Amino acid sequence: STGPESNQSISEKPLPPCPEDPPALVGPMLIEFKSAINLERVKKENPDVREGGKYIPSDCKAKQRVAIIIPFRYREHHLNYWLHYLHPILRRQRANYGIYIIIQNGDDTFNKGKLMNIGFLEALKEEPYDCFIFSDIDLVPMDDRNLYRCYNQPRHYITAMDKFGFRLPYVNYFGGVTGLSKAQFLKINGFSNEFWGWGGEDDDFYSRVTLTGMKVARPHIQIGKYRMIKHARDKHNEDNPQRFVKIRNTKMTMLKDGLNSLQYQVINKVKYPLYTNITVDVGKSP
Ligand code: UDH
Ligand code: NGS
Repeated sequence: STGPESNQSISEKPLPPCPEDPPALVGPMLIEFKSAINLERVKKENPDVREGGKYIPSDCKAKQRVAIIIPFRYREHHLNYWLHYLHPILRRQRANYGIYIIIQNGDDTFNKGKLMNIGFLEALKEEPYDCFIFSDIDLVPMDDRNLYRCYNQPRHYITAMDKFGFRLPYVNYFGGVTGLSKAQFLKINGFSNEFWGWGGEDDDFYSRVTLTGMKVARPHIQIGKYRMIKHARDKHNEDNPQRFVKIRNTKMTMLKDGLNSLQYQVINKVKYPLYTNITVDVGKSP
C-alpha cells in the first residue's frame, strides 16, 4: 500500500537500528487484575498493532523478530489482561513481534510442551522469527525494563513472582516465561511431547538446556518481578504422576522426544486484531 501510514515503504533513508535501551520505558508498573478489560479499547489503545497481533516499530529497525507463544485452553479472561498489559509494554520495548495463542482442541489431558513446539513451527511458517518467548497466559511482568528479546543464553524472565513471595520456588525453576533463540531451541530439540497433565515439562526443558552446555540467565530481581492472575485449578490438567520418573531421564529421551518427533494437526488458524489463534489437535496421552 502507498497510504500515508505505510511510512516504511516510502521513506527514503533506511531506518536506524532500534536502541539497545529503548528510551520510552517507564520501569516499575502497577499491575492489577480487578478492572474489567474491554478488547475494543485495547485495540484502540494499540492502533499500530496489525492483524494477527503483529507489530513492527516504525521509527527504527529491531534486531530480532520475536514470536510470543502462549499455550491455551479456556482462559479468555486471562488473555484479555495479558493483551491489555503486554502490547503497550512490547511496543515501548520497540520489539518486532507476533502473538501466537496455541489452543489445544477438545477436552483431553493438556499437553503444554507439545503446544509450545507447535507454536515454534507454526510461527516460523509465517515469519522468519529469530527469538521465541514461551509464556503462560496468566503472567504479567511488573517492570518494562524486562526486555522480551533473546540473549546469548536461554533466558528465564522471572526472577521474582508474587505468588512465591517475590522469590522463585527453587533455583533451577524454568517455568512461566522463557526465551530461546531459534538456534538454542533447535539445539535442545524443543520441549518434550510426552508430559501429559500438570508438572515437570519445565524441569525437563531446563535439563535440556544444561545438558547441551547452555546456562540460563535471568534479569535483576528488581526487574524480573511478575504478577500471576489467581485462578482455580484447570480441568483436564491433573498432576501427572509420571513426571518424577520422566524428569530423571531427560538425558536419554531428549534426542528422540521433541521437535523431531512432534505430531499434530492444525484445526484452524484465525487472525484477530490483537493475536493469532491456532487451534490444534495434539492427540491423546497413551
Ligand atoms: N493452560 C491453559 N488452560 C489449561 C491449562 C493450562 O490455558 O486448562 C495454559 C495457560 O497458559 C497457563 C499455562 O498453561 O498459564 C500453565 O498452566 P499450569 O496449570 O501449568 O500453571 P498454573 O500456574 O496453575 O496456571 C497451577 C495449578 C496448580 C498446580 C498444583 C500442583 N500440585
Ligand atoms: C514443580 C514442578 C514444576 C512447576 C513448579 C512450580 O514442582 O513443573 O513446581 O509450580 N515440577 C514437578 O512437578 C516435577 S507452581 O507452584 O507454579 O504451581 O512449574
